[in-house]
Amino acid sequence: MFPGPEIHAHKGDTIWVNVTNTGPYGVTIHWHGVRQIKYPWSDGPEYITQCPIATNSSFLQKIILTEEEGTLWWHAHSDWTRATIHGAIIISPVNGTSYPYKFDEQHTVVISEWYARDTKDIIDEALASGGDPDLSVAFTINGHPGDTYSCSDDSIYNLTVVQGKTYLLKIIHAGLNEEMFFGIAEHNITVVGMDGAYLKPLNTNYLMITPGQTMDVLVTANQTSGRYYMVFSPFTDTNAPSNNNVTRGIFQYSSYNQSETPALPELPGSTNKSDAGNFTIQLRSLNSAEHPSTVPTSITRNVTITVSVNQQPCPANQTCTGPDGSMHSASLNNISFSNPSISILQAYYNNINDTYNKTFPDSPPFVFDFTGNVSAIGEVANVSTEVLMIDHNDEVEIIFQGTNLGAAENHPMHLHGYSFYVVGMGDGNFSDSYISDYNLVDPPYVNTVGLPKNGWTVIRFKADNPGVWFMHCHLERHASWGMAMVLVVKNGVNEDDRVLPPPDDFPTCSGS
Ligand SMILES: [Cu+2]
Repeated sequence: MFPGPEIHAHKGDTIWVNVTNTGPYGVTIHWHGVRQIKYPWSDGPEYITQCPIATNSSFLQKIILTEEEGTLWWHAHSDWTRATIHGAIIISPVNGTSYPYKFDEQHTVVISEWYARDTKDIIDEALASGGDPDLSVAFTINGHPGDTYSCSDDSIYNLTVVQGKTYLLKIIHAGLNEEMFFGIAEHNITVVGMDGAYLKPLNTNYLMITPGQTMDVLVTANQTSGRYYMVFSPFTDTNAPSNNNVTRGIFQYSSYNQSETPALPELPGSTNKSDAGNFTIQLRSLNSAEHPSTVPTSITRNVTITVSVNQQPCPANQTCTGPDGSMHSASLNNISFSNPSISILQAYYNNINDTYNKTFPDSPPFVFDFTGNVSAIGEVANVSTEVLMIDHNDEVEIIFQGTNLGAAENHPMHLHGYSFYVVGMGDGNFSDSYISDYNLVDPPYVNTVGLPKNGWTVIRFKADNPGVWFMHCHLERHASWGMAMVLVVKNGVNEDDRVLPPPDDFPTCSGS
């Protein structure tokens, strides 16, 4: 199935999924946005928490829902296999409670990218040559490329609606490498949730969504009976190669003549950074009595992380196809993450040495005008497997600082094991003078945030979930180039605050 099967659950449920790999190479599955309290064993990123599930073997994964409510998703987390292995997780309120909004029907809308070749071959070849990976050849809505491609006209997503009804669209961005604008012709949309948490209703005529994010939006069929295109159009504020096609489906009133040409929405242009930012900065958590915000205000751990696209020199006796004959690379605090040979969780839990270093720096190793003219700054990063150690229950603030190295662009930063509050965001270099402008009342509570091109973003969370948690750019090519790191949140002193034991069938790394 493409997209894969939906999982439906209620808040607080525990879900068991028996994952059997019938594909030709190893794979892992991640439950994106599920906190998995004290249980990183099922989190999924390969070589971080587990090794791949081998062909023709199974792993019974336990997905522990706690506070999550709304839309999340699951996807493969090995190489680029998530391109085609993904699906929705729909989490309803527990019985006896209700949604903080009204709707008549809900529909899942998965935006994805389709590649012409096996995505494992694409990224393996790109990493070997140092060059750019193939671009996708189409974007799809619920598996349909739509009528902007030379495919069958039948292959378009149609949502048939009834005049006067309100529809809850659960939008999931499962694409690999492009952020997206979305809108429906002549209809306003109201964003009411994101990443498994509620938002204050935000009325808009477009949204911007990054890979890794989910958004719950309401749309009411309150216009003249007709056919209206719903369009996803890429946001690409970079000079890196990008797929600039659009994909569209049809929002059509049930009573209408289906031969009419639908109307098109007006969406921001593909390089419109200000429209992307203007949407994102309006997001606010609901912060109601039933769904209060609990923003950490007594920070005990401050971390600043630069987010960069880099180059590595071409190895001797090799030809590389990256910029000026080099190899593409990417880094956090100038460290380009390198996968270990056994999982970091396995090594951490069993006290196995020499798998990773505990020396990820709390601040950039050297300071420059990060978002200015960087032509005199070397672009080489250190390739290493570094983790950031965090004490249990620390109140953590991370300042992400984009840099102008390589091809600057928006980076959707994603953290496993946590959602976090986005308390500040802006252009240019971060400055302490921005602290007084933080939103500590109702900032959005999300698992993925778009760090603006040549800008900064500040997030906060309480480190109440011990374990080994991956943090990375959700643009897959950047993650593959090393724009990633690992947080190890230590156990607390109480028996209740420790990582639980592993399951019996955990895919360890020896022999896989
Ligand atoms: Cu990125």
